[in-house]
Amino acid sequence: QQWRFVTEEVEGQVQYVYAEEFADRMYEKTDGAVEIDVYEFGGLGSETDQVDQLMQGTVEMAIMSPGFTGDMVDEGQLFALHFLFPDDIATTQDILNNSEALNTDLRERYEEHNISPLAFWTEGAMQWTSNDHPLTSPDEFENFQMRVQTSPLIMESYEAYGANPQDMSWGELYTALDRGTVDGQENPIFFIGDASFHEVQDYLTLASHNNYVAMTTVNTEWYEGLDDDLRALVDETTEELQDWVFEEQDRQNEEFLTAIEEDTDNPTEIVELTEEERDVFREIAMDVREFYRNEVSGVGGEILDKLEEEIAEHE
Ligand code: 6CS
Repeated sequence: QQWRFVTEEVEGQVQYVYAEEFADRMYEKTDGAVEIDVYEFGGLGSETDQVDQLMQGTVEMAIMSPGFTGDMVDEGQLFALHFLFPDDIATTQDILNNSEALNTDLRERYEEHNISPLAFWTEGAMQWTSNDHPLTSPDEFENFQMRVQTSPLIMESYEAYGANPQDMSWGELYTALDRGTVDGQENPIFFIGDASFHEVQDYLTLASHNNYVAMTTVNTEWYEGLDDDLRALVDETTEELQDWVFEEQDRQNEEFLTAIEEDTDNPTEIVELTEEERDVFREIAMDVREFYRNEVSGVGGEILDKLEEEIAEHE
């Protein structure tokens, strides 16, 4: 069997190496009966095109960021909420692994669209980049053109700080930052460094205002049609890779922080927010949580309520 596995990242980046590792393990476990072709970002269109392809079954597997499904699965937008998960990344990953709100309830919402998220995993804490000034207070977001993924709730989160959010594919982002079409963006450090956004930005503000969560997804109909043994191997491999990808993102985020610090040709000033500075953002972000409950969630915030309880149990 030949399966197609599409990612939103390019060779070497976390999602891509994840898919390669997944393909290798499946090949070995099935003695070569399953061959998976891994597609890097760009070849099959934009991130939202890839969501369509998975839904249609033109690809069987995909790594997907919930930010690109915002117009489709309302509850998937809860990952846009700032300061929701604990600052400690390992604790956050533990919650992602065990949360019933995500692995059962949210999964069901995606399955209504023929997408099954088999696992949720972090690609690291998100940080901000900008020119002219770091982003240490909401004042500095005033009229700031912030590039975001295509999720109404991500937009709402930045509008709450006073910014003008603009959605676009990351494939256009380097040029947009270079030309000043947008002023800044958010991403984990490995991605900022690997995509060279720091070359066209002056400041890296370590805000850790959110976690970048990715999902290992499959086309539901296809997955349910697999032989039981094969489906069990897919599940087993997904499970095995949770620890593997945690180590991988950790390694890449550290490696690229050093690379950005040492890139003297493209100097970047790194500013870490104090807890007091983060609290100012946190307070505004709490109102966005209410907005999500009242205006966005199709199930009255039930999934968020349950997730918040699960998070509280870990703290
Ligand atoms: O900013 C983005 O849209 C991209 N960031 C990451 C970490 N992965 C893929 C995604 O499309």
